[in-house]
Amino acid sequence: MSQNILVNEIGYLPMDPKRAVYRGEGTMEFSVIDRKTGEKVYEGVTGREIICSAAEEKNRIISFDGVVEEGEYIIKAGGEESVPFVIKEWVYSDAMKALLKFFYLQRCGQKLPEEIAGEFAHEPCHDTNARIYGTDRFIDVSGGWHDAGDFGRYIVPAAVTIGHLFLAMELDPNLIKFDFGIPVENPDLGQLLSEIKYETDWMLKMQDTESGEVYHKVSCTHFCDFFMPEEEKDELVISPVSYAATLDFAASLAMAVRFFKPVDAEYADILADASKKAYEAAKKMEVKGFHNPEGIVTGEYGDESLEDELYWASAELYRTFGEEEYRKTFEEMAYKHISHGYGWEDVYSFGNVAYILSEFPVDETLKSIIIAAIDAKADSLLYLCKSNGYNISFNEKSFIWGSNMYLMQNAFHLYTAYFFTKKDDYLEAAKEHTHYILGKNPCNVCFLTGFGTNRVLNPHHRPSAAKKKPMPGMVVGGPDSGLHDPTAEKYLKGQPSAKCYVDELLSYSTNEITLYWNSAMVVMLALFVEGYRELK
Ligand code: G3I
Ligand code: 9MR
Ligand code: ZN
Repeated sequence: MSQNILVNEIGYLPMDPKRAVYRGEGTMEFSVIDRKTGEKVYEGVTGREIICSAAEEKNRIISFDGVVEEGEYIIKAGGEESVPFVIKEWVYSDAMKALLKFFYLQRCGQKLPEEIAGEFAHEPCHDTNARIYGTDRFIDVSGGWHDAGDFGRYIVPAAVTIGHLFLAMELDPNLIKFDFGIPVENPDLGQLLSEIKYETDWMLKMQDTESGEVYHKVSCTHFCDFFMPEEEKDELVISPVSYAATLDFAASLAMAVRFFKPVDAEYADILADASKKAYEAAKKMEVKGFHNPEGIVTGEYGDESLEDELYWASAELYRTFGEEEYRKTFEEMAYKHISHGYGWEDVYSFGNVAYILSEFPVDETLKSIIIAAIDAKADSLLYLCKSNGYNISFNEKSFIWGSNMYLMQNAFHLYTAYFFTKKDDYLEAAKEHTHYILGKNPCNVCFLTGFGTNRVLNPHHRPSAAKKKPMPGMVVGGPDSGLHDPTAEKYLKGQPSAKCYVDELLSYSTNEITLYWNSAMVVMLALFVEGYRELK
């Protein structure tokens, strides 16, 4: 199989632009072959040379938009053959199912039966009461999803994860009805909202009922070995409350209210109270980043710039509840500074979108200013895409821990700009980022486990390691040129930044998985529905 023809290893939609990358010297002819009949269905010539400094390679684009018939194909060029890929309507359906089922498989505190979870079935885990750090008080904070390859449960990334899932549902309302093979207690909710409720139920338990402040996380004091979750028996400790957790909680639950209201009004009221209470509590809290308290060494999700959390919460609470106070706080901040971000540490974009789409009255001038800022951001990303052989908005400095997530965030920025400006180039560019994740990348890997030909086999994920089989439907972090773990250091020293990825269990800085990388990919696939069809 070719190392030099890089394609989306799942495939393409019939009417979408279709691009692959050829890396190497010289212009050449290429052909697209129907795998069933062996017939050549398309031929062309590779595009102009583009130097990719991040990967230290020369690229040429292979464009084959003309292939619109459903089928399985390969591309031939320079005496090499690509991996097979499919062209068909809603070609990403199985990927979407696996991405969403993953959340069910990350469930904590509950037995996962074999009929649904297959080999990732497990007994109830982490279901003992947890100690509130520094006290002798123990409370029930069971439930929710394990954050990543570890079994911690952290509010900040949880809020962003459900935020992404709500964005995806907003883009594609049919997702509410999507069947990805999990049981539901209340059929009115459908599978996706039921799954989200599993997380929001847990989040509610993480709020201190008296003060309204929200605990930052619950985990053991240390990361455990590579076994199934029920085998982690150390004491659970609830780390102190944090400003970021309290506001992210307020923001994401305000979003949740809008989605639950039509199907479970009683639950929506509970979420609304919790959200408002958290927002009130945050006003009295010290504006300070979270740091692991002594003795706790699990994920920190520390963030020193905390204006965006207030920005997001104010916009989201305004959109949901319409109270003037939220609007005023948001507008004052937005008039000073407009920024962007859909990640765990930068959440400005959620705020921008909530404000613009609010059905309550907004300042029309500010709204135009925000849209102009989104347009400008997308324009700068588009510029990067055009000078990159993979058509992604990255340069050699972009490959940091979780680079796949930052790449997907850029796609969201492009998409958001498309949504408000209807400039087709933005939508097209956003979609190229999905092709990158699914195989059209310098690493020649499909970064979604269980899919593609060049698969991720050793993700940093404890249940996968325990079962000696990668759980399907997980997006790994991707190249990180910081070489933040000893395994990355060992295998990747001297590699160009775009290739600093290694499919090794111990490389947590390049090959771990997380909730918010999966939820981001859910949004990426939802983008393909734009102007298209219903999910099948
Ligand atoms: O923000 C800076 C940026 O300004 C700078 O240019 C760049 C250069 O390296 O670094 C950026 O910071 C990085 C940051 O991620 C960006 O998000 C840090 O170096 C990097 O250490 C940090 O990594 C985070 C990692 O935890 C370590 O704290 C990841 O984002 C975050 O996803 C990851 O989360 C872990 C949890 O703690 C535990 N559970 C697993 C999860 C995934 O690995
Ligand atoms: O498994 C842990 C992973 O979830 C974290 O993202 C990562 C960084 O905090 O740490 C991993 O745990 C490693 C620990 O940091 C160092 N000792 C080896 C652990 C497993 O690789
Ligand atoms: Zn658990």
